[in-house]
Amino acid sequence: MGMFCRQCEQAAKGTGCEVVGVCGKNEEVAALQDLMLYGLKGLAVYADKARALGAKDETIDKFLIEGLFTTVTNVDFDAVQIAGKLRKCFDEKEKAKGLYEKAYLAKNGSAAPAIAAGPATWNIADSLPALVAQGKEHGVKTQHSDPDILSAIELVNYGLKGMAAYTTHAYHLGKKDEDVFAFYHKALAATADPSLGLMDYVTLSMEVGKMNIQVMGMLYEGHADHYGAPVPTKVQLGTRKRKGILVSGHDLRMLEELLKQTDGKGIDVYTHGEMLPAHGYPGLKKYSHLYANFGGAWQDQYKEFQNFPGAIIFNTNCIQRPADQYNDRLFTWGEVGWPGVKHLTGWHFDDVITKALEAPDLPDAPSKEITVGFSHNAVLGVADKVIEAVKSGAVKHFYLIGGCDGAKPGRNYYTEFAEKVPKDCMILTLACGKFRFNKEEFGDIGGIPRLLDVGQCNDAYSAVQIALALANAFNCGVNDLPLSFILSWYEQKAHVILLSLLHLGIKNIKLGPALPAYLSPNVLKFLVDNFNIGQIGNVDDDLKATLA
Ligand code: FSO
Ligand code: SF4
Repeated sequence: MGMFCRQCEQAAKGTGCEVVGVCGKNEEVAALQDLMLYGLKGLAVYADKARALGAKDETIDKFLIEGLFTTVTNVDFDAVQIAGKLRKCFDEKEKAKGLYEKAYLAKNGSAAPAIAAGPATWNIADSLPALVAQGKEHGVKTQHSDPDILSAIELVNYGLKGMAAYTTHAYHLGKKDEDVFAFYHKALAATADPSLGLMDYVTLSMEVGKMNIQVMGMLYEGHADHYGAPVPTKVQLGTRKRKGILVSGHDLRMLEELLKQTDGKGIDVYTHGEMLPAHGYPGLKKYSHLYANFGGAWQDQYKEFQNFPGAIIFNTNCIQRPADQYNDRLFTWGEVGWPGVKHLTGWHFDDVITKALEAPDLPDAPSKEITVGFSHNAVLGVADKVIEAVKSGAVKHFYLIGGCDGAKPGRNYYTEFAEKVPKDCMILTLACGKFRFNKEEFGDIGGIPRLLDVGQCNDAYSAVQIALALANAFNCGVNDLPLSFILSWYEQKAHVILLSLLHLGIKNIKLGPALPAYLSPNVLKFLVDNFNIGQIGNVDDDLKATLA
Protein backbone atom coordinates (compact mmCIF):
# COMPACT_ATOMS: atom_id res chain seq x y z
CA MET A 1 0.00 0.00 0.00
CA GLY A 2 1.01 3.61 0.05
CA MET A 3 1.71 6.05 -2.74
CA PHE A 4 4.56 8.10 -4.06
CA CYS A 5 4.20 11.52 -5.62
CA ARG A 6 6.69 14.36 -5.75
CA GLN A 7 5.38 16.41 -8.64
CA CYS A 8 4.69 19.63 -6.74
CA GLU A 9 6.42 21.91 -4.31
CA GLN A 10 4.45 20.53 -1.38
CA ALA A 11 6.09 17.07 -1.64
CA ALA A 12 6.12 15.81 1.95
CA LYS A 13 9.45 16.18 3.80
CA GLY A 14 10.89 17.63 0.60
CA THR A 15 11.07 14.14 -0.89
CA GLY A 16 7.55 12.98 -1.77
CA CYS A 17 4.08 12.21 -0.42
CA GLU A 18 3.93 8.57 0.63
CA VAL A 19 0.85 8.13 2.82
CA VAL A 20 -1.50 10.83 1.60
CA GLY A 21 -0.85 13.89 -0.52
CA VAL A 22 -0.32 17.20 1.24
CA CYS A 23 -2.72 18.43 -1.48
CA GLY A 24 -5.39 16.01 -0.24
CA LYS A 25 -4.83 13.33 -2.91
CA ASN A 26 -5.33 9.88 -1.41
CA GLU A 27 -3.50 6.75 -2.48
CA GLU A 28 -6.40 5.55 -4.59
CA VAL A 29 -6.44 8.76 -6.64
CA ALA A 30 -2.63 8.78 -6.78
CA ALA A 31 -2.64 5.26 -8.25
CA LEU A 32 -5.32 6.17 -10.81
CA GLN A 33 -3.36 9.24 -11.86
CA ASP A 34 -0.21 7.16 -12.23
CA LEU A 35 -2.18 4.74 -14.37
CA MET A 36 -3.48 7.63 -16.46
CA LEU A 37 0.07 8.75 -17.19
CA TYR A 38 1.04 5.17 -18.04
CA GLY A 39 -1.96 4.70 -20.33
CA LEU A 40 -1.28 8.02 -22.05
CA LYS A 41 2.28 6.91 -22.73
CA GLY A 42 0.86 3.86 -24.46
CA LEU A 43 -1.49 6.07 -26.43
CA ALA A 44 1.42 8.33 -27.37
CA VAL A 45 3.55 5.42 -28.60
CA TYR A 46 0.87 4.42 -31.12
CA ALA A 47 -0.21 7.95 -32.01
CA ASP A 48 3.43 8.87 -32.69
CA LYS A 49 3.93 5.88 -34.97
CA ALA A 50 0.61 6.50 -36.73
CA ARG A 51 1.49 10.13 -37.33
CA ALA A 52 4.85 9.17 -38.82
CA LEU A 53 2.80 7.26 -41.40
CA GLY A 54 0.49 10.22 -42.00
CA ALA A 55 -2.44 8.89 -39.91
CA LYS A 56 -3.97 11.00 -37.16
CA ASP A 57 -7.21 11.63 -35.32
CA GLU A 58 -7.97 14.78 -33.38
CA THR A 59 -10.03 13.02 -30.71
CA ILE A 60 -6.87 11.07 -29.80
CA ASP A 61 -4.75 14.23 -29.83
CA LYS A 62 -7.26 16.05 -27.63
CA PHE A 63 -7.71 13.23 -25.17
CA LEU A 64 -3.99 12.94 -24.53
CA ILE A 65 -3.89 16.58 -23.50
CA GLU A 66 -7.00 16.43 -21.31
CA GLY A 67 -5.71 13.23 -19.72
CA LEU A 68 -2.44 14.91 -18.80
CA PHE A 69 -4.30 17.92 -17.43
CA THR A 70 -6.32 15.57 -15.20
CA THR A 71 -3.12 14.54 -13.42
CA VAL A 72 -1.92 18.07 -12.63
CA THR A 73 -1.81 18.99 -8.93
CA ASN A 74 -5.12 20.12 -7.40
CA VAL A 75 -7.21 19.26 -10.46
CA ASP A 76 -9.08 15.96 -10.16
CA PHE A 77 -9.54 14.24 -6.81
CA ASP A 78 -12.55 12.15 -7.86
CA ALA A 79 -11.62 8.48 -8.23
CA VAL A 80 -14.84 7.56 -10.06
CA GLN A 81 -14.40 10.42 -12.51
CA ILE A 82 -10.77 9.47 -13.18
CA ALA A 83 -11.74 5.81 -13.65
CA GLY A 84 -14.17 6.95 -16.37
CA LYS A 85 -11.39 8.89 -18.04
CA LEU A 86 -9.13 5.81 -17.82
CA ARG A 87 -11.67 3.79 -19.76
CA LYS A 88 -11.66 6.50 -22.41
CA CYS A 89 -7.86 6.52 -22.31
CA PHE A 90 -7.80 2.82 -23.10
CA ASP A 91 -10.29 3.23 -25.94
CA GLU A 92 -8.27 6.08 -27.45
CA LYS A 93 -5.06 4.04 -27.12
CA GLU A 94 -6.71 1.17 -28.97
CA LYS A 95 -7.96 3.60 -31.58
CA ALA A 96 -4.41 4.91 -32.05
CA LYS A 97 -3.18 1.33 -32.34
CA GLY A 98 -5.75 0.63 -35.03
CA LEU A 99 -4.75 3.79 -36.91
CA TYR A 100 -1.11 2.78 -36.82
CA GLU A 101 -1.72 -0.79 -37.91
CA LYS A 102 -3.97 0.26 -40.76
CA ALA A 103 -1.50 2.88 -41.99
CA TYR A 104 1.39 0.42 -41.70
CA LEU A 105 -0.44 -2.22 -43.68
CA ALA A 106 -1.40 0.27 -46.37
CA LYS A 107 2.19 1.42 -46.74
CA ASN A 108 4.06 -1.86 -46.40
CA GLY A 109 1.58 -4.47 -47.51
CA SER A 110 2.25 -6.48 -44.35
CA ALA A 111 1.06 -6.41 -40.74
CA ALA A 112 2.76 -3.97 -38.37
CA PRO A 113 5.26 -5.58 -35.99
CA ALA A 114 3.59 -6.09 -32.61
CA ILE A 115 4.81 -4.05 -29.66
CA ALA A 116 5.57 -6.64 -26.99
CA ALA A 117 6.21 -4.61 -23.85
CA GLY A 118 5.67 -1.28 -22.13
CA PRO A 119 2.62 0.97 -21.79
CA ALA A 120 1.44 0.28 -25.35
CA THR A 121 0.47 -3.21 -24.15
CA TRP A 122 -1.67 -1.95 -21.25
CA ASN A 123 -5.02 -3.69 -20.94
CA ILE A 124 -7.62 -1.94 -18.84
CA ALA A 125 -8.79 -3.59 -15.63
CA ASP A 126 -12.53 -4.00 -15.14
CA SER A 127 -13.24 -2.49 -11.73
CA LEU A 128 -12.16 0.49 -9.68
CA PRO A 129 -10.12 -1.59 -7.17
CA ALA A 130 -8.46 -3.43 -10.06
CA LEU A 131 -7.60 -0.12 -11.74
CA VAL A 132 -6.08 1.10 -8.50
CA ALA A 133 -4.06 -2.12 -8.25
CA GLN A 134 -2.85 -1.59 -11.83
CA GLY A 135 -1.90 1.98 -11.04
CA LYS A 136 0.19 0.84 -8.11
CA GLU A 137 2.25 -1.27 -10.50
CA HIS A 138 3.09 1.80 -12.56
CA GLY A 139 4.11 4.35 -9.96
CA VAL A 140 6.57 7.19 -10.46
CA LYS A 141 9.65 5.18 -9.57
CA THR A 142 8.87 2.38 -12.01
CA GLN A 143 9.68 4.68 -14.92
CA HIS A 144 13.42 4.13 -14.61
CA SER A 145 15.82 2.42 -12.24
CA ASP A 146 18.52 5.09 -12.62
CA PRO A 147 17.68 8.04 -10.33
CA ASP A 148 19.15 10.65 -12.68
CA ILE A 149 17.34 9.32 -15.72
CA LEU A 150 14.14 9.05 -13.68
CA SER A 151 14.60 12.69 -12.64
CA ALA A 152 15.06 13.79 -16.25
CA ILE A 153 12.00 11.77 -17.33
CA GLU A 154 10.02 13.56 -14.63
CA LEU A 155 11.24 16.92 -16.00
CA VAL A 156 9.59 15.93 -19.27
CA ASN A 157 6.43 14.42 -17.74
CA TYR A 158 5.66 17.40 -15.54
CA GLY A 159 6.50 19.84 -18.32
CA LEU A 160 4.00 18.10 -20.59
CA LYS A 161 1.39 18.11 -17.81
CA GLY A 162 1.75 21.85 -17.25
CA MET A 163 1.72 22.58 -20.97
CA ALA A 164 -1.43 20.44 -21.30
CA ALA A 165 -3.35 22.88 -19.12
CA TYR A 166 -2.42 25.78 -21.41
CA THR A 167 -3.10 23.74 -24.54
CA THR A 168 -6.58 22.94 -23.22
CA HIS A 169 -7.40 26.61 -22.60
CA ALA A 170 -6.10 27.52 -26.05
CA TYR A 171 -8.21 24.74 -27.57
CA HIS A 172 -11.30 26.17 -25.90
CA LEU A 173 -10.55 29.40 -27.77
CA GLY A 174 -10.22 27.62 -31.10
CA LYS A 175 -6.41 27.62 -31.13
CA LYS A 176 -4.73 24.35 -31.96
CA ASP A 177 -1.64 23.35 -33.84
CA GLU A 178 -0.57 20.19 -35.60
CA ASP A 179 3.07 20.57 -34.48
CA VAL A 180 1.96 20.83 -30.87
CA PHE A 181 -0.10 17.63 -31.06
CA ALA A 182 2.77 15.82 -32.76
CA PHE A 183 5.21 17.02 -30.11
CA TYR A 184 3.08 15.65 -27.27
CA HIS A 185 3.12 12.24 -28.93
CA LYS A 186 6.81 12.29 -29.66
CA ALA A 187 7.82 13.51 -26.22
CA LEU A 188 5.54 11.30 -24.17
CA ALA A 189 6.40 8.25 -26.26
CA ALA A 190 10.08 9.05 -25.66
CA THR A 191 9.58 8.82 -21.89
CA ALA A 192 8.73 5.14 -22.41
CA ASP A 193 11.65 4.41 -24.73
CA PRO A 194 14.23 2.28 -22.89
CA SER A 195 16.93 3.10 -25.42
CA LEU A 196 17.16 6.77 -24.36
CA GLY A 197 19.64 8.13 -21.84
CA LEU A 198 20.03 11.00 -19.41
CA MET A 199 20.97 13.76 -21.84
CA ASP A 200 18.26 12.69 -24.28
CA TYR A 201 15.69 13.49 -21.61
CA VAL A 202 17.40 16.65 -20.40
CA THR A 203 17.48 17.91 -23.99
CA LEU A 204 13.87 16.85 -24.47
CA SER A 205 12.85 18.80 -21.36
CA MET A 206 14.31 21.95 -22.94
CA GLU A 207 12.28 21.18 -26.07
CA VAL A 208 9.19 20.98 -23.88
CA GLY A 209 10.07 24.47 -22.63
CA LYS A 210 10.43 25.68 -26.21
CA MET A 211 7.11 24.18 -27.28
CA ASN A 212 5.44 25.69 -24.23
CA ILE A 213 6.39 29.18 -25.44
CA GLN A 214 4.51 28.42 -28.64
CA VAL A 215 1.53 27.13 -26.65
CA MET A 216 1.48 30.15 -24.31
CA GLY A 217 1.67 32.33 -27.44
CA MET A 218 -1.34 30.49 -28.90
CA LEU A 219 -3.21 31.04 -25.67
CA TYR A 220 -2.29 34.72 -25.59
CA GLU A 221 -3.56 35.10 -29.15
CA GLY A 222 -6.69 33.11 -28.36
CA HIS A 223 -7.47 35.51 -25.53
CA ALA A 224 -6.60 38.58 -27.60
CA ASP A 225 -8.60 37.40 -30.64
CA HIS A 226 -11.69 36.79 -28.53
CA TYR A 227 -11.48 39.55 -25.95
CA GLY A 228 -8.94 42.09 -27.28
CA ALA A 229 -5.49 42.64 -25.78
CA PRO A 230 -5.61 43.39 -22.04
CA VAL A 231 -5.60 47.05 -21.04
CA PRO A 232 -4.76 48.56 -17.65
CA THR A 233 -8.00 48.35 -15.69
CA LYS A 234 -9.03 49.16 -12.14
CA VAL A 235 -10.60 46.17 -10.42
CA GLN A 236 -12.96 46.40 -7.48
CA LEU A 237 -12.21 44.08 -4.57
CA GLY A 238 -14.78 42.73 -2.11
CA THR A 239 -18.53 42.12 -2.61
CA ARG A 240 -21.77 44.05 -2.98
CA LYS A 241 -25.34 43.26 -1.96
CA ARG A 242 -26.60 41.17 -4.87
CA LYS A 243 -26.56 37.53 -5.86
CA GLY A 244 -23.13 36.28 -6.83
CA ILE A 245 -21.14 33.55 -8.56
CA LEU A 246 -17.44 33.17 -7.87
CA VAL A 247 -15.30 31.73 -10.66
CA SER A 248 -11.94 30.19 -9.82
CA GLY A 249 -9.35 28.76 -12.20
CA HIS A 250 -7.77 29.98 -15.42
CA ASP A 251 -10.27 29.40 -18.24
CA LEU A 252 -11.49 32.71 -19.68
CA ARG A 253 -13.76 31.09 -22.28
CA MET A 254 -15.72 29.40 -19.50
CA LEU A 255 -16.03 32.77 -17.75
CA GLU A 256 -17.28 34.38 -20.94
CA GLU A 257 -20.00 31.78 -21.36
CA LEU A 258 -21.08 32.26 -17.76
CA LEU A 259 -21.15 36.05 -18.22
CA LYS A 260 -23.40 35.66 -21.25
CA GLN A 261 -25.74 33.30 -19.42
CA THR A 262 -25.98 35.48 -16.30
CA ASP A 263 -26.51 38.74 -18.20
CA GLY A 264 -29.64 40.51 -16.95
CA LYS A 265 -30.33 37.94 -14.23
CA GLY A 266 -29.41 40.11 -11.25
CA ILE A 267 -26.28 38.07 -10.55
CA ASP A 268 -22.79 39.50 -10.20
CA VAL A 269 -19.86 37.41 -11.37
CA TYR A 270 -16.68 37.51 -9.28
CA THR A 271 -13.18 36.38 -10.16
CA HIS A 272 -11.07 34.37 -7.78
CA GLY A 273 -7.32 33.73 -7.91
CA GLU A 274 -5.94 33.37 -11.39
CA MET A 275 -9.20 34.60 -12.95
CA LEU A 276 -8.30 38.13 -11.77
CA PRO A 277 -6.66 39.16 -15.09
CA ALA A 278 -10.04 38.63 -16.82
CA HIS A 279 -11.01 42.14 -15.72
CA GLY A 280 -8.38 43.63 -18.06
CA TYR A 281 -9.83 42.19 -21.28
CA PRO A 282 -12.15 44.57 -23.18
CA GLY A 283 -14.35 41.69 -24.34
CA LEU A 284 -14.95 40.56 -20.75
CA LYS A 285 -14.97 43.80 -18.82
CA LYS A 286 -17.76 45.08 -21.07
CA TYR A 287 -20.08 42.91 -18.94
CA SER A 288 -21.00 45.26 -16.11
CA HIS A 289 -21.92 42.31 -13.89
CA LEU A 290 -18.28 41.12 -13.96
CA TYR A 291 -18.17 43.03 -10.74
CA ALA A 292 -15.11 42.33 -8.60
CA ASN A 293 -12.30 40.08 -7.50
CA PHE A 294 -12.85 38.17 -4.30
CA GLY A 295 -10.32 36.56 -1.95
CA GLY A 296 -6.63 35.84 -2.23
CA ALA A 297 -4.60 32.94 -3.59
CA TRP A 298 -5.84 29.36 -3.82
CA GLN A 299 -4.58 28.13 -0.46
CA ASP A 300 -6.90 30.53 1.37
CA GLN A 301 -10.10 29.19 -0.26
CA TYR A 302 -11.16 26.96 2.61
CA LYS A 303 -11.54 29.96 4.92
CA GLU A 304 -12.50 32.62 2.38
CA PHE A 305 -15.22 30.71 0.52
CA GLN A 306 -17.11 30.34 3.78
CA ASN A 307 -17.62 34.12 3.55
CA PHE A 308 -18.98 33.96 0.00
CA PRO A 309 -22.63 32.93 0.27
CA GLY A 310 -23.22 32.61 -3.49
CA ALA A 311 -22.40 29.80 -5.93
CA ILE A 312 -18.77 28.92 -6.64
CA ILE A 313 -17.30 27.16 -9.66
CA PHE A 314 -13.79 25.86 -10.39
CA ASN A 315 -12.79 25.61 -14.02
CA THR A 316 -9.17 24.50 -13.35
CA ASN A 317 -6.85 24.04 -10.41
CA CYS A 318 -6.32 24.81 -7.61
CA ILE A 319 -9.21 23.14 -5.75
CA GLN A 320 -8.87 22.03 -2.13
CA ARG A 321 -11.08 19.93 0.11
CA PRO A 322 -14.22 22.07 0.49
CA ALA A 323 -15.61 23.06 3.88
CA ASP A 324 -19.14 21.85 4.73
CA GLN A 325 -20.28 25.48 4.76
CA TYR A 326 -19.99 25.80 0.97
CA ASN A 327 -19.83 22.22 -0.31
CA ASP A 328 -23.41 22.32 -1.64
CA ARG A 329 -22.82 25.63 -3.45
CA LEU A 330 -19.67 24.40 -5.15
CA PHE A 331 -19.35 23.15 -8.74
CA THR A 332 -16.49 21.74 -10.78
CA TRP A 333 -16.09 21.96 -14.53
CA GLY A 334 -13.67 20.74 -17.20
CA GLU A 335 -10.97 18.47 -15.84
CA VAL A 336 -11.57 19.45 -12.22
CA GLY A 337 -13.26 17.03 -9.84
CA TRP A 338 -13.93 16.54 -6.16
CA PRO A 339 -15.94 13.58 -4.85
CA GLY A 340 -19.48 14.62 -3.96
CA VAL A 341 -19.20 18.02 -5.64
CA LYS A 342 -21.50 18.53 -8.61
CA HIS A 343 -19.53 18.33 -11.86
CA LEU A 344 -20.65 20.20 -14.96
CA THR A 345 -19.72 19.39 -18.53
CA GLY A 346 -20.22 21.45 -21.67
CA TRP A 347 -20.95 25.14 -21.77
CA HIS A 348 -24.26 25.41 -19.90
CA PHE A 349 -24.31 26.76 -16.39
CA ASP A 350 -28.00 26.63 -15.46
CA ASP A 351 -27.27 24.66 -12.27
CA VAL A 352 -24.81 27.29 -11.05
CA ILE A 353 -27.20 30.10 -11.93
CA THR A 354 -30.10 28.42 -10.11
CA LYS A 355 -27.91 27.87 -7.05
CA ALA A 356 -26.80 31.51 -7.07
CA LEU A 357 -30.41 32.74 -7.32
CA GLU A 358 -31.46 30.50 -4.39
CA ALA A 359 -28.53 31.65 -2.25
CA PRO A 360 -28.67 34.78 -0.07
CA ASP A 361 -27.30 38.10 -1.28
CA LEU A 362 -23.62 38.70 -0.73
CA PRO A 363 -22.59 41.14 2.00
CA ASP A 364 -22.38 44.81 1.10
CA ALA A 365 -18.60 44.97 1.54
CA PRO A 366 -16.72 46.54 -1.37
CA SER A 367 -13.13 47.39 -0.47
CA LYS A 368 -10.29 48.99 -2.44
CA GLU A 369 -9.39 48.86 -6.13
CA ILE A 370 -6.26 47.46 -7.73
CA THR A 371 -5.01 47.71 -11.31
CA VAL A 372 -4.44 44.80 -13.68
CA GLY A 373 -3.89 44.43 -17.43
CA PHE A 374 -0.20 45.18 -17.99
CA SER A 375 0.43 42.62 -20.68
CA HIS A 376 3.24 43.29 -23.14
CA ASN A 377 0.91 45.27 -25.40
CA ALA A 378 0.20 47.72 -22.60
CA VAL A 379 3.79 47.90 -21.34
CA LEU A 380 5.31 48.17 -24.80
CA GLY A 381 2.74 50.87 -25.56
CA VAL A 382 4.76 53.04 -23.18
CA ALA A 383 8.09 51.45 -24.15
CA ASP A 384 9.60 54.85 -25.03
CA LYS A 385 8.89 56.12 -21.52
CA VAL A 386 10.26 52.96 -19.94
CA ILE A 387 13.43 52.99 -22.03
CA GLU A 388 13.94 56.69 -21.33
CA ALA A 389 13.46 56.05 -17.61
CA VAL A 390 16.17 53.36 -17.71
CA LYS A 391 18.53 55.57 -19.71
CA SER A 392 18.07 58.52 -17.38
CA GLY A 393 18.65 56.32 -14.33
CA ALA A 394 15.11 56.85 -13.01
CA VAL A 395 14.61 53.09 -13.26
CA LYS A 396 17.61 51.08 -12.07
CA HIS A 397 16.37 47.53 -12.18
CA PHE A 398 13.37 45.31 -13.04
CA TYR A 399 12.24 42.37 -10.97
CA LEU A 400 9.91 39.68 -12.15
CA ILE A 401 8.46 38.49 -8.85
CA GLY A 402 6.03 35.91 -10.05
CA GLY A 403 4.76 32.39 -9.90
CA CYS A 404 2.43 30.38 -7.76
CA ASP A 405 1.48 30.74 -4.18
CA GLY A 406 1.24 28.00 -1.59
CA ALA A 407 0.80 27.40 2.10
CA LYS A 408 4.42 27.22 3.29
CA PRO A 409 5.53 29.94 5.71
CA GLY A 410 8.75 30.50 3.68
CA ARG A 411 6.63 32.14 1.00
CA ASN A 412 6.64 35.37 3.00
CA TYR A 413 10.00 35.84 1.28
CA TYR A 414 8.19 37.10 -1.82
CA THR A 415 6.16 39.69 0.09
CA GLU A 416 9.26 40.88 1.89
CA PHE A 417 11.24 40.97 -1.36
CA ALA A 418 8.57 43.04 -3.14
CA GLU A 419 8.39 45.43 -0.19
CA LYS A 420 12.16 45.85 -0.07
CA VAL A 421 12.68 46.43 -3.78
CA PRO A 422 14.25 49.92 -3.93
CA LYS A 423 11.91 52.73 -4.98
CA ASP A 424 13.82 53.29 -8.22
CA CYS A 425 13.12 49.75 -9.41
CA MET A 426 10.03 48.26 -11.07
CA ILE A 427 8.26 45.00 -10.33
CA LEU A 428 6.56 42.83 -12.91
CA THR A 429 4.34 40.14 -11.47
CA LEU A 430 2.12 37.31 -12.65
CA ALA A 431 0.25 34.20 -11.46
CA CYS A 432 -1.19 33.69 -8.01
CA GLY A 433 1.93 34.43 -5.93
CA LYS A 434 1.18 38.15 -6.33
CA PHE A 435 -1.79 37.97 -3.98
CA ARG A 436 0.72 38.28 -1.18
CA PHE A 437 1.54 41.86 -2.17
CA ASN A 438 -0.74 43.10 -4.97
CA LYS A 439 -2.99 45.07 -2.61
CA GLU A 440 -0.08 47.16 -1.34
CA GLU A 441 0.79 50.63 -2.64
CA PHE A 442 4.01 50.68 -4.67
CA GLY A 443 3.64 54.15 -6.20
CA ASP A 444 4.96 55.04 -9.64
CA ILE A 445 8.06 56.21 -11.46
CA GLY A 446 7.33 59.10 -13.81
CA GLY A 447 3.70 58.06 -14.13
CA ILE A 448 4.47 54.34 -14.75
CA PRO A 449 3.19 52.19 -11.85
CA ARG A 450 6.04 50.43 -10.06
CA LEU A 451 4.00 47.23 -9.79
CA LEU A 452 2.84 45.93 -13.15
CA ASP A 453 0.51 42.92 -13.05
CA VAL A 454 1.18 41.08 -16.31
CA GLY A 455 -1.58 38.50 -15.73
CA GLN A 456 -1.97 34.75 -15.30
CA CYS A 457 0.89 32.25 -15.07
CA ASN A 458 0.62 31.64 -18.83
CA ASP A 459 1.13 35.37 -19.34
CA ALA A 460 4.76 34.56 -18.61
CA TYR A 461 4.60 34.71 -22.41
CA SER A 462 3.90 38.44 -22.12
CA ALA A 463 6.66 38.92 -19.55
CA VAL A 464 9.09 37.22 -21.94
CA GLN A 465 7.96 39.55 -24.75
CA ILE A 466 8.63 42.56 -22.51
CA ALA A 467 12.09 41.21 -21.64
CA LEU A 468 12.91 40.50 -25.29
CA ALA A 469 11.73 43.98 -26.35
CA LEU A 470 13.87 45.62 -23.67
CA ALA A 471 16.87 43.52 -24.72
CA ASN A 472 16.24 44.57 -28.30
CA ALA A 473 15.96 48.24 -27.35
CA PHE A 474 19.22 48.13 -25.43
CA ASN A 475 20.88 45.93 -28.02
CA CYS A 476 21.86 43.28 -25.51
CA GLY A 477 20.84 39.81 -24.37
CA VAL A 478 18.12 39.21 -21.78
CA ASN A 479 20.79 38.14 -19.29
CA ASP A 480 22.52 41.52 -19.73
CA LEU A 481 19.40 43.49 -18.82
CA PRO A 482 18.98 44.94 -15.34
CA LEU A 483 16.32 42.27 -14.80
CA SER A 484 16.11 39.55 -12.15
CA PHE A 485 13.74 36.60 -11.98
CA ILE A 486 12.51 35.83 -8.47
CA LEU A 487 10.14 32.94 -8.96
CA SER A 488 7.84 30.99 -6.72
CA TRP A 489 6.62 27.64 -7.93
CA TYR A 490 3.94 25.25 -6.89
CA GLU A 491 2.79 22.84 -9.56
CA GLN A 492 3.48 21.65 -13.08
CA LYS A 493 2.50 24.83 -14.89
CA ALA A 494 5.16 26.71 -12.99
CA HIS A 495 7.53 23.86 -13.82
CA VAL A 496 6.93 24.15 -17.56
CA ILE A 497 7.32 27.93 -17.43
CA LEU A 498 10.68 27.38 -15.77
CA LEU A 499 11.62 25.03 -18.62
CA SER A 500 10.60 27.77 -21.07
CA LEU A 501 12.79 30.34 -19.34
CA LEU A 502 15.71 27.90 -19.33
CA HIS A 503 15.15 27.16 -23.00
CA LEU A 504 15.49 30.91 -23.62
CA GLY A 505 18.85 30.75 -21.85
CA ILE A 506 17.78 32.89 -18.90
CA LYS A 507 20.29 32.60 -16.10
CA ASN A 508 20.49 33.33 -12.37
CA ILE A 509 16.82 32.56 -11.67
CA LYS A 510 16.03 32.42 -7.97
CA LEU A 511 13.47 29.71 -7.31
CA GLY A 512 11.60 28.82 -4.16
CA PRO A 513 10.50 28.26 -1.59
CA ALA A 514 12.01 24.77 -2.08
CA LEU A 515 13.68 23.26 -5.12
CA PRO A 516 11.73 20.44 -6.80
CA ALA A 517 12.02 17.09 -5.01
CA TYR A 518 12.29 15.40 -8.40
CA LEU A 519 15.64 17.01 -9.21
CA SER A 520 18.32 14.40 -8.58
CA PRO A 521 21.67 15.79 -7.44
CA ASN A 522 23.17 15.33 -10.90
CA VAL A 523 20.24 16.87 -12.77
CA LEU A 524 20.30 19.81 -10.35
CA LYS A 525 24.05 20.13 -10.94
CA PHE A 526 23.38 20.32 -14.68
CA LEU A 527 20.89 23.14 -14.14
CA VAL A 528 23.22 25.01 -11.81
CA ASP A 529 26.24 24.58 -14.10
CA ASN A 530 24.35 25.70 -17.19
CA PHE A 531 21.91 28.25 -15.84
CA ASN A 532 23.18 29.17 -12.39
CA ILE A 533 19.71 28.54 -11.04
CA GLY A 534 19.52 28.83 -7.26
CA GLN A 535 17.16 28.54 -4.36
CA ILE A 536 15.89 31.68 -2.67
CA GLY A 537 17.78 32.53 0.51
CA ASN A 538 17.74 35.64 2.61
CA VAL A 539 15.87 38.61 1.08
CA ASP A 540 18.53 41.20 1.89
CA ASP A 541 21.37 39.08 0.55
CA ASP A 542 19.46 38.05 -2.57
CA LEU A 543 18.42 41.64 -3.25
CA LYS A 544 21.96 42.88 -2.80
CA ALA A 545 23.26 40.24 -5.20
CA THR A 546 20.84 41.35 -7.93
CA LEU A 547 22.01 44.95 -7.64
CA ALA A 548 25.73 44.19 -7.42
FE1 FSO B 1 -1.66 29.42 -9.11
FE2 FSO B 1 -2.88 27.02 -8.93
FE3 FSO B 1 -1.61 29.76 -12.15
FE4 FSO B 1 -0.96 27.20 -10.70
S1 FSO B 1 -3.87 29.00 -8.99
S2 FSO B 1 -0.89 27.55 -8.52
S3 FSO B 1 1.09 27.16 -11.28
O1 FSO B 1 -2.66 26.45 -10.66
O2 FSO B 1 -1.36 27.93 -12.40
O3 FSO B 1 -0.65 30.32 -10.57
FE1 SF4 C 1 2.14 15.56 -2.69
FE2 SF4 C 1 2.10 17.51 -4.51
FE3 SF4 C 1 1.87 14.99 -5.26
FE4 SF4 C 1 -0.14 16.21 -3.97
S1 SF4 C 1 0.67 16.68 -6.03
S2 SF4 C 1 0.63 14.15 -3.60
S3 SF4 C 1 1.05 17.49 -2.54
S4 SF4 C 1 3.66 15.94 -4.31
